[in-house]
Amino acid sequence: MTSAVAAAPITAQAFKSDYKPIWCPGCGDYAVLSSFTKAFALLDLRPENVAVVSGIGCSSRIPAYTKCYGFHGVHGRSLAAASGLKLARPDLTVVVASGDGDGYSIGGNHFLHACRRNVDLTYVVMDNHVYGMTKGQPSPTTEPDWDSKLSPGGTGLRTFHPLVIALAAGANFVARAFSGDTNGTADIIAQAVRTPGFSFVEILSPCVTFRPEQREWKRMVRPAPVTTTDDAARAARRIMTDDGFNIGVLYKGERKPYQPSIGKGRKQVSDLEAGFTL
Ligand SMILES: Cc1ncc(C[n+]2csc(CCOP(=O)(O)OP(=O)(O)O)c2C)c(N)n1
Ligand code: SF4
Repeated sequence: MTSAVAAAPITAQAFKSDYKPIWCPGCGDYAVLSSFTKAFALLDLRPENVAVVSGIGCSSRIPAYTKCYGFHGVHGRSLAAASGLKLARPDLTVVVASGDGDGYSIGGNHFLHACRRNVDLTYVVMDNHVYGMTKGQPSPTTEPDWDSKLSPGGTGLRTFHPLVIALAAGANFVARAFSGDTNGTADIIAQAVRTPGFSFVEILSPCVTFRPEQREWKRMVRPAPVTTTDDAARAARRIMTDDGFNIGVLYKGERKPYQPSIGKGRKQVSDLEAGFTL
């Protein structure tokens, strides 16, 4: 007699690598890593079915701390690598990790065009309003009056508005999360992965070393008082008039993801490799 034994559900732990993160004690990115692995377990994925792609920065260390395929690329270029990977391997779940310096400054152009192309990716930006890894320079999301040794009196520059820019450029899913809410953030990442097309999740993730005042974010965040909309103009108006601390899925659209045309001229990876044979 045979008895069917149900497989045990996969756990978040199964996605964690043996490398010990070297972030500063208290950095928000520890909790984001935990939300990544919880989201993968919620989605019932397997490490070999997921690729985590990043650029450079403290936040971009995440791939090494998971057991998934990882690509720790060059500064600001994670979306270019991830788009190519997803088009070549549509079977993989591709999640991209970035920071506000990596993703909105040097990587700003890639951000716009990734939204426009709508390749089926999930783009997670850990926003701490500072360049953490390079010791505290102002980033595109730094407040204009943030006074520091490197920007005495503040930069005086208006901040970049990533969520509204993502909407205007065509992202299909736009959400804001807070690292301290690991389960809520895992749920948002899971929703982002499930939504076809380019999904953008901005996670407020404090840099306790260069912006210790961000420890207060845990008292400032709140669930968004509105439900998700599929109207990009309405979402943009809401986001432009909130104070930046409303958490939740703020926009979910219906755009068809980009699919490369499959025709006679399409080459297989083996054909391309043959072209490089010496
Ligand atoms: C082409 C290039 N320019 C500059 C740098 C230096 N650099 C490394 S990380 C970084 C900023 C990272 O800031 P952010 O993306 O906000 O990440 P965080 O460290 O705060 O997580 C910079 C400017 C680099 N590695 N490569
Ligand atoms: S410098 Fe900031 S962002 Fe980098 S690990 Fe330390 S607390 Fe985290």
